[in-house]
Amino acid sequence: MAGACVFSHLISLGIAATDSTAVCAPGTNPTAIFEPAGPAATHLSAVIWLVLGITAAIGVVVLTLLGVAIVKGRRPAGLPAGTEPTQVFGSNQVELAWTVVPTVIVFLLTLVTVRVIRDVDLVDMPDGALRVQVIGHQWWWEYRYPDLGVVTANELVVPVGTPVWLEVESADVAHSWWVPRLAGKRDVIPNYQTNTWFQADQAGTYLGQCAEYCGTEHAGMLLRVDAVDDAAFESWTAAQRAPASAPPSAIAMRGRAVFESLACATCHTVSGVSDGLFGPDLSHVASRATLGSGVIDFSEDNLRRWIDNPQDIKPGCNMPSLNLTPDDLTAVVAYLMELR
Ligand code: HEC
Ligand SMILES: [Cu+2]
Repeated sequence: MAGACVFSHLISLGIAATDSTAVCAPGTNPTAIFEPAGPAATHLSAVIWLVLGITAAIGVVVLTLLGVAIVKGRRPAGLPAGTEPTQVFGSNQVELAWTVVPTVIVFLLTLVTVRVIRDVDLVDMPDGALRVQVIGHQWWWEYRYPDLGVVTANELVVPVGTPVWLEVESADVAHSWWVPRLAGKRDVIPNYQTNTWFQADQAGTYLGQCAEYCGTEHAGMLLRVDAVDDAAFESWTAAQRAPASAPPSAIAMRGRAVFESLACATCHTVSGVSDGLFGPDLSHVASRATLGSGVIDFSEDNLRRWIDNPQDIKPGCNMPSLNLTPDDLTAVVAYLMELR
């Protein structure tokens, strides 16, 4: 539907939206609220369409009446300027109509909304759900799978067709977790746990964006959910659980020493090597598709650029530029490239 496409384009965030024709093919806009990919988002988009439909109908009626009034209320030719039109006072029918009709509409919308809230805003974890702790940080996301022993950052990997129960917290200020094709926004609040859930019905990558202003790099705090089939999810968890093995190459060995001797280790965890918690867990950083909470793609070059000067890529972010020597930088990059 072309109209829906333009609309969803306007409303959605268009993070990956560089080519507008590609984005407008159905199912290709990774952030469209009108292309729900799971039950929670489907319920929400149904209410959005209903509200849009009703308000559009009201708009048509009001604008038509306005048009009629403008045309019929014109000063008849021949009367001098300033002549007042006939004044009409009181009409029980009209007053009754504009009281009863809006009341009925608001009542209907209330009923529908309450039902959708019941379906979307679950109080308890659904049966068979995968439990994930989401911790918002300025300006990246920490994901912990307490029942699987997996900790990762910025890219949430989930099995397709399984409900995912999110326990949402913040390490600093308020954020909001929002992946439009999967679920509505959920506030991320310091010292208070909120919950939400979603289920991805089709395999694919779903994008989103922190939806609560949280400081300098708010716009660079992107969200990414990869829904994969059960077998792929099993092998992903197995790989994430495996400890980072001893670096096979000499240069990576040296990189690990640099990582441990510089401040990297005080801010980052690499399982079995360091336990810093201020920045993203890097135990398997080379298995990710992006860096810096989605601001750039993961590649050896970009990793090098990031470590060399993160402030150049994500100005204001909480990782300082450590001014590594070119040799140290090459070694650290070689080490991190082996953390798959
Ligand atoms: C003061 C704490 C601190 C120090 C020291 C630090 N980092 Fe970071 N690092 C961070 C934070 C915070 C982020 C997240 C930045 C963001 O996305 O906003 C980050 C992000 C990263 C990322 C991107 C991870 C991802 O998945 O997006 C890599 C790689 C990284 N750091 C490597 C290093 C290396 C290598 C060193 C040492 C040379 C280092 N860091 C030193 C805090 C630190
Ligand atoms: Cu934010």
